[in-house]
Amino acid sequence: ERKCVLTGFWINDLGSNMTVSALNSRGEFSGSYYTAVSATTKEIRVSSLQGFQHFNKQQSTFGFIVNWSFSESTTVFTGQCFVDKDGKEILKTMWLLREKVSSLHDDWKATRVGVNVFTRRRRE
Ligand code: B9F
Repeated sequence: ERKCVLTGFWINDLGSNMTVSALNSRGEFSGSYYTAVSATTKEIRVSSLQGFQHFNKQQSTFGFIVNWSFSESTTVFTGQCFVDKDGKEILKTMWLLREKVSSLHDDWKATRVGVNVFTRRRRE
């Protein structure tokens, strides 16, 4: 069975784009993330990401952090890379988005959770 390595260009179910660099020998990678959605009037800008993948195994798990360049918020993604029956690679992920809140009293509403599915895309 084919290995499923994160390196390359991906698009998710929201239309967000992600580019992932080559993994180093420790399974570390970096990349860039361009979200299609933001729930703010601020201009969306490309943001950087950093993560790890257990890349020596097939259908391996990974995690990465996106440090939003246009807001003081952070998203962590974790997921697994699969190869479906047609040989198509798919990343099934869950994410937590931490928003900056102005006080401890507002902490309860600071975290959002969701899922995203990524498919591989040719670089444009
Ligand atoms: O919208 C987020 C944000 C943070 C503070 C003001 C705006 C930043 C972008 C998050 C993008 C999320 C989705 N995109 C994607 O591909 S990360 C998980 C989803 N997957 C308004 C206040 C707090 C959040 C929104 Fe904000």
